[in-house]
Amino acid sequence: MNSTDLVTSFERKIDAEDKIEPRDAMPEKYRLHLIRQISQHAHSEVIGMQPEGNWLSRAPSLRAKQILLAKIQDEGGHGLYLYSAAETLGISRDEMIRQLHEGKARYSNIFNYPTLTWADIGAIGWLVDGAAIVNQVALQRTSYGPYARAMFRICKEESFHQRQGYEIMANMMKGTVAQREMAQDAMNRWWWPSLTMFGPHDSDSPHSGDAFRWKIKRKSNDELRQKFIDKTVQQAEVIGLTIPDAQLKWNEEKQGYDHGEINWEEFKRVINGDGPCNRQRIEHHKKCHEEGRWVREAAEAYQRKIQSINN
Ligand code: FAQ
Repeated sequence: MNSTDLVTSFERKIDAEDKIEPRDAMPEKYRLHLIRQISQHAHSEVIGMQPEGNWLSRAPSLRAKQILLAKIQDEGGHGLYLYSAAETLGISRDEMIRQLHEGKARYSNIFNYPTLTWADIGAIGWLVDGAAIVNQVALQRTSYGPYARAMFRICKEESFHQRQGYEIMANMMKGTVAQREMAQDAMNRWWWPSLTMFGPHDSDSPHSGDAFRWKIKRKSNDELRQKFIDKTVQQAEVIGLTIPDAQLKWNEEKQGYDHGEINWEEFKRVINGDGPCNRQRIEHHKKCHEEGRWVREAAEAYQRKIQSINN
């Protein structure tokens, strides 16, 4: 296929809302765009296990511990589907991990904040998974088949995560004054970082142009952020939490909430490596990756043995 035919067949599929599959012709920039986004997404799921793992040994009941353990394992599974989806684009898992360790690949800014109390586990489930679902439901319609299909399963699991987080917050709000204060404090610290998970404003989002043209993104960063705010404000009201934004106000005309200014300086600092926990997160990942080397080597040795028996 010459390059003009390649572009025509790709664009015809995109226009027809057909999925692009791994063996289909695709422009190199589309492939690289997806590797960047899907690998960043996979790294986020895996690094995102750390702030929650911090509370496994201190969960307040056996039930809470079982639920948290299951949720963290789900996040690891999401990372694996996503690494596999990215591998179909011709990059190896080793290369993606190398890029993460060398600071060449990003992961979601949100996981560079510390989990100081048990209420933070509630806030992560409710707000962080809640924001992730809003973003990922839109990605179920993304144009790359393996990525879109991964999103279906991931979204089902994320909605359980969102509900377990909301349950923690709701229970704490029914508790003692100290518990209610703890829940509000977690809300105060996680609200603004959750809003930045959707990325910069549309006007400052360099990748959105290509992402929309190729139907990788189906809703813009600002549209998704607005959707998340509108649904979360109501949920906060039901359990008696206050959103820490004095400018938050219902706008009848747009049928959504207006909100205060997001701190984009902080966002930039955090995504460029200078958040409260960036170094700790990457060091921990490197350490665990090294400690798991023997498992990878054993799996490879086993595979070689099976192949030699079969040959
Ligand atoms: N954090 O031009 P745009 C989860 C970067 S999963 C860090 O708007 P794009 C589940 C961006 O990479 C959470 N960096 O970029 C869970 C770019 O830099 P680059 C992860 C960010 O790609 C819960 C630059 O800013 N979800 O939470 C962020 O069109 C609990 C310009 O930005 C996904 O990854 C950010 N938040 O839009 C797990 C969803 N935002 O690459 C465990 C898939 C932007 O040029 C526990 N990804 N940047 O150096 C997406 O939908 C998109 O990639 C966006 C960004 C919307 C994140």
